[in-house]
Amino acid sequence: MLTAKRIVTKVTKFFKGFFGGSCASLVFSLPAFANDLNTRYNLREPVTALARDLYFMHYVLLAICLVIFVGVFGVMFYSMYAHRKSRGYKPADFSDNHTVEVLWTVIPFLIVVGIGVYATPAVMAQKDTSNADLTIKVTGYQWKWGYEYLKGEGEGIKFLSTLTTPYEQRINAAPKTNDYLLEVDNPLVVPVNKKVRVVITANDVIHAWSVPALGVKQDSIPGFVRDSWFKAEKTGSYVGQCSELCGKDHAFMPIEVKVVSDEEYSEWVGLQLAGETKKVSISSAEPENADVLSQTDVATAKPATISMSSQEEVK
Ligand SMILES: [Cu+2]
Repeated sequence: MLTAKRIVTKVTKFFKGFFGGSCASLVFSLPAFANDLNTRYNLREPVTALARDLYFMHYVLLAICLVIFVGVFGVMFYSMYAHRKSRGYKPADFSDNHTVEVLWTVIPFLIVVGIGVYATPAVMAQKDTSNADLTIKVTGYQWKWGYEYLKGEGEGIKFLSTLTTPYEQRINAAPKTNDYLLEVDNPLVVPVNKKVRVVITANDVIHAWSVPALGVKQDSIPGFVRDSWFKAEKTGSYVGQCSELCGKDHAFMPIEVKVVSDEEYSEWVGLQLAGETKKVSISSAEPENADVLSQTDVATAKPATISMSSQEEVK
């Protein structure tokens, strides 16, 4: 017979397996457990007004889905259970029912239209890139990002941003760090509380520039220019990934946006323009990417024929 203690142990074990170690928190502290679940499974904390809207919309839509799910499966399972054959029920023999068919067409249609109407203002707001303090061009390459400051403080700065996670971590030859596959050599640096317009394009195939905490997600398409914007309200480092399958190293071209105070930004711009931090200047990049980085203009630079990561794989 199972004692209470054994049941608790079994349940604990189950939760431990399920939540990867969060169960201790569940037993000892519910808020800590909720927080752990939140950081582990929820969306990243939004730091722009637009991202907050998208976040809230996500919950509203999730609630609608949940109500539909519970409603549909509730009726289905109740019918199967309450009208089962062993209770002597016989299946009905009608072949169609116009009322039901009209209802199950019209109701979902109204739900979808309602969601569309509800989401439209946010989608429109995402496209309102007017009156930006800073304009930055983002170019997707196989498999890195190019940034070029087109307008505003820092105009003229351009550099490439590549993954810095060591190859050993990817093949499990070294322990993985916290920002595994999300760390780059040159993050995009922007000032806090400033409207930043990003004009997004690509040089080879379709990529997508996506930073969830900033509420930006936009395909970067060769030959086209698309734009989006963000106005970060909090300093910090916000990460994202290429979100359009773009080839072999699609998973290895992360995005890092560093939001800094006005003073720090001015200082950074000063250093960049003076050419002091050679690391972020295109002409002085790592030899692995020499064929891309020797180009003086990131906009016209051709992508490397072999990326850093693929060279590492060859070794
Ligand atoms: Cu990509």
